[in-house]
Amino acid sequence: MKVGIVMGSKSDYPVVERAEKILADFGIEYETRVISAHRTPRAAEKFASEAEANGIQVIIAAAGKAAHLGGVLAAFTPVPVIGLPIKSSTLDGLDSLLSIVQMPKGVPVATVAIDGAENAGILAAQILSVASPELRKAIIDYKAKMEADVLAIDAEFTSK
Ligand code: RP5
Repeated sequence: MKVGIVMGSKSDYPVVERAEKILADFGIEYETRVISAHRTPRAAEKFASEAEANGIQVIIAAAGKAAHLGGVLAAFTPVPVIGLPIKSSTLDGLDSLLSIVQMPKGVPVATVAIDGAENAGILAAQILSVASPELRKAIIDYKAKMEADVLAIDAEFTSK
């Protein structure tokens, strides 16, 4: 099981590394690349075209501004692509979000929130868990812990 994480610029990394951490916590292998749909389009085509043969089963594509990376990668691969909009411009990431989410029919990119790196990692894990009972159990445990943590916080307030 391997996730390919691609970011449009090294400047996206402070957000992207939060997705890496989630994947690491779930014990999922990943590789991280800097590839731009605009600055290195030939590398984008090569990465996406070869992703499946290289054992990549899910791609996380992080980009800001006119964020075409996820869509371009999705155009060249049958591997599911999760778009991670980065808040990297004067438009506060709304430009990235709309660039990623508004794909034409036939080429979907699953889109998480602006700077929603954790959810990109969790969604990648959930996609992979379809074929891994062990990972599915880890996700169920993750959700149970999240629920317990919030209930504990609520209890702090109700006991005041
Ligand atoms: C996008 O442009 C990148 O994904 C990044 O979010 C944004 C700015 O890139 P840099 O100018 O910082 O390299 O392509």
